[in-house]
Amino acid sequence: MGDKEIKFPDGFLWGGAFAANQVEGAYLEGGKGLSEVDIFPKSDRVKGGIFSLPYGEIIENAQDKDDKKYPKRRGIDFYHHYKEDIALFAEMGFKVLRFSISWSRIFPNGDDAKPNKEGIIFYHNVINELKKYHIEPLVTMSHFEMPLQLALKYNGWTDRRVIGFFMKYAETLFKEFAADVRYWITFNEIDATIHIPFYGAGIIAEKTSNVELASYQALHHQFVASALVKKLAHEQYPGISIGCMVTKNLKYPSTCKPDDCMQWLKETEEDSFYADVMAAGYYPYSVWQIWKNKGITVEIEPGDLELLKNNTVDYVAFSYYASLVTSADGASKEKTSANLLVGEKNPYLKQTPWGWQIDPEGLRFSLNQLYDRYRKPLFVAENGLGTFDVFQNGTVEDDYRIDYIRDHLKALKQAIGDGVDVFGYTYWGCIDCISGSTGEMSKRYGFIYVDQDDEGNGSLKRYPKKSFYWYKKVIASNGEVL
Ligand code: BGP
Repeated sequence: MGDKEIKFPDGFLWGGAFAANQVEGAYLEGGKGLSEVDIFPKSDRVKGGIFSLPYGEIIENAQDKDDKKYPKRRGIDFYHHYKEDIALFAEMGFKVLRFSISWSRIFPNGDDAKPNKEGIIFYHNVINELKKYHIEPLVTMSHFEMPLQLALKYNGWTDRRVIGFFMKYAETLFKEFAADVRYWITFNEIDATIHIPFYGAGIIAEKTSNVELASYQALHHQFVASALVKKLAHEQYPGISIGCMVTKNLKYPSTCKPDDCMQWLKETEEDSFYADVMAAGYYPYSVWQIWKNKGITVEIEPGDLELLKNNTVDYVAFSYYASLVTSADGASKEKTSANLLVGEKNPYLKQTPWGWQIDPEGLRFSLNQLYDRYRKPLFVAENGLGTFDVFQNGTVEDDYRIDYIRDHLKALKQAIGDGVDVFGYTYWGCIDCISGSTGEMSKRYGFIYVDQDDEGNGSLKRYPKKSFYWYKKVIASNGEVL
């Protein structure tokens, strides 16, 4: 099909995405408790992201009151700017805003007897503001912000009791917000639990004798919790849709040498494992084999596998930023990073200053791969360009960002032409926010510039960039004007 004949479906959900811990700030206001990421100091592009700390430092940082040192404590102060920010999203014509609710704003310690009313009121305010502009809220329940106390007291998701705390949180969210929120995601990039266990599941390395086993155990508990949320929604809130959310770690084999292709297949199977459990309802053979080879025994209670099988998600959401290359003898090859993973460089692709390789065609590839595997509606929950911006004359001339998004949207359109069912696209970091991995402010994604530097200095004033007006036209034309 020629590009011109392909159309984005009517009602396609255009919008943007961010997470509470990267935007809200006000980390102890309104009764909020400390979340696990509130204790991370800033890192930088050269040193790379910080995803865990030694136990002693976790405790020390938790007691430190210096909020400038820990960027996720300040975010971009969305907590006090939400009206202004949502008005700007409305001006762009957003149909959807994907945001997360901070677990520690609702249950400050995670295991509290009662939810924190002030936290609930804050999210009602945000949702009401979105409704005012007919913007659909899409809520992630857990986006790397487990209450720190759950990590300290229970070693995070390694403890099965955490499922109960999460269910109490989920029940509270449904009771309060299900009437206004149709689309939900249980866990952001659930694969993070294996790649970055503290960040993804609150696992403190010193508190376990085998981090890998602990990570698989924690992940199993998260899968069970997610299936229980799906069951609850299905039984009591029939109008709502529950999605999983995975990092789409796209890889290509470095050559057509069978060894390289075998390595690629192996890694692709491993990367597919998370959505296999949540969308197809089974643990794939590759994972049972990994456990067998490594002598890992995950405690799976009677009924768990059946629960997973009978409560698969309604849609598959994923993040896609970059692709990597893999080969059988990869050790000597030049490496670069792509979101949560490190892999080989691709000589055909350019990369961002943070080393993430820009591969729009890979989005089409990923959409086809995921749709072929799960046959469930897909949602592009994150995609975006994080780079340096130059702020001049009250704006940023970010043509490079426009090019990045245009190329990815063209690829998305082609996937629609291939027959893939995809119902929305939320551009990541639609307003500049704190980088998830490094805590920097200078890794900017937004359509809206926020006056704040890496140290937390600045007026926090918001300014539309050139891409703001471009994306507005894209949405108004339902993707015809790219
Ligand atoms: C994803 C996370 C987001 C966000 C994004 C960009 O993995 O879900 O929270 O941070 O990556 O990453 P960064 O902010 O490190 O550039």
